[in-house]
Parts: sequence; C-alpha cells; structure tokens
Amino acid sequence: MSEKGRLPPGQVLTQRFPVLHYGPVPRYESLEDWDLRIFGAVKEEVRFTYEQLTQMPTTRIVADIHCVTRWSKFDTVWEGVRFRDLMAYVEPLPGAEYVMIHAEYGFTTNLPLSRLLANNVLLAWKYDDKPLTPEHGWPLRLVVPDLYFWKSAKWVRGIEFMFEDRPGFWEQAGYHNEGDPWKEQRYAE
Ligand SMILES: Nc1nc2c(c(=O)[nH]1)N[C@H]1C(S)=C(S)[C@@H](COP(=O)(O)O)O[C@H]1N2
Ligand SMILES: [Mo]
Repeated sequence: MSEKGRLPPGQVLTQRFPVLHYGPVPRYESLEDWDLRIFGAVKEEVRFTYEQLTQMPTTRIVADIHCVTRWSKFDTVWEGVRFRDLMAYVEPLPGAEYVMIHAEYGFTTNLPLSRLLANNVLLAWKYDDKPLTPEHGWPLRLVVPDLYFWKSAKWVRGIEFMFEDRPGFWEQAGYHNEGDPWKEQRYAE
C-alpha cells in the first residue's frame, strides 16, 4: 500500500515512538503480586498470574498505530497473547457485549467485545522483540491497532465485562466513544 493510503486522515507519520499517558509510570520490583483480574458479567471471576499469562500461546503482529494527537507510526511489532485466545479461559454472561479495561492508577478505557476479538488485538509484553519498557506499558498492555491508540491501555490489570457500555477515562473527558482513525472519530460530537 502507498504511504498515503496507509495514513488515516489528519495524521502525520513519525519514526520516533512518543510516550504518552496521564499520570505516573508504575515501576514493579517483582511481578509476584501482579495479577490480571477478569470480572464483572462473567460466569466466574478469573485471575491470571504473570507466569500463567506468558505461558499462553503467543502471537506476534506488525501493525500501524495512530494517536489521536495526530502522530502515526508504521510497522510496530508486538508480541503477547491474543485477547481472543485469552477468551478460552473466560465465560462472559449472555449479553455481556462491552468491556472496560482497567489499568494501574485508575486508568480505564471501554471497547465493544467484538472489537477485542479481532486477530490483531493483543495483550502484549514485547515491543520490537524486546520486553516492553516501563514507559510503554510493562508488564502488560493492550494493543488495538484499528482504533486510536488511547484505547491501547498500558499497565493493564483488569478486564471487566459489562452488559451496557460505559465511558472510560478519556471517553469521559470528551474523546469519541469508538475512536476509529479512518472515520476520524477523535472527539465526541
Ligand atoms: N494506562 C494508560 N494507558 C494509556 C494512556 C494512559 O494515559 N494511561 N494513554 C493512551 C494514549 S493517549 C496513547 S497515544 C498511548 C501511547 O502509548 P505509548 O506511550 O506506548 O506510545 O497509550 C495509551 N494508553
Ligand atoms: Mo494518544
């Protein structure tokens, strides 16, 4: 694809990898107390240790990413477990079609479950074939290349299933609920 056709409207290509988030960067001395909690509208709440998670079948993707502040980066390389592969261990209740991702320090972002089941959606622990740096989300971040990058929460600790949609952190602050870069869904109308 031509470079132009790859760049969503209003975006500018960068070679750098900007660091962008609200609040401090969590630092972990050990991952012994770390867990990923799956809760809400599920048949049974589940908790994964870091070891359990990283022993699941892994997937490596190459994807373009797009931040709502207008930078895009092509061919970023991520590795982790596909969200849909994690779903093998989770049983959402019928009608639980929305998800809230919970990260350290109370950051949240909401997505429809259907978006998270795409083949290119990962819970990642590697970037560029190296462990994630703390700034980019170590030990675990969501990667949803098809939506503006604020949906790709860093420092993920919880996945909440919901019967009804609810806005997350930036979504409450006026960002668009869906955030499709090809439709320029930057801010709520
Ligand atoms: N926990 C958390 N995750 C977050 C954010 C945040 O504020 N907190 N900001 C988002 C935004 S707006 C962007 S553009 C990306 C940036 O990821 P990067 O710093 O790895 O480039 O992280 C997203 N994930
Ligand atoms: Mo962003």
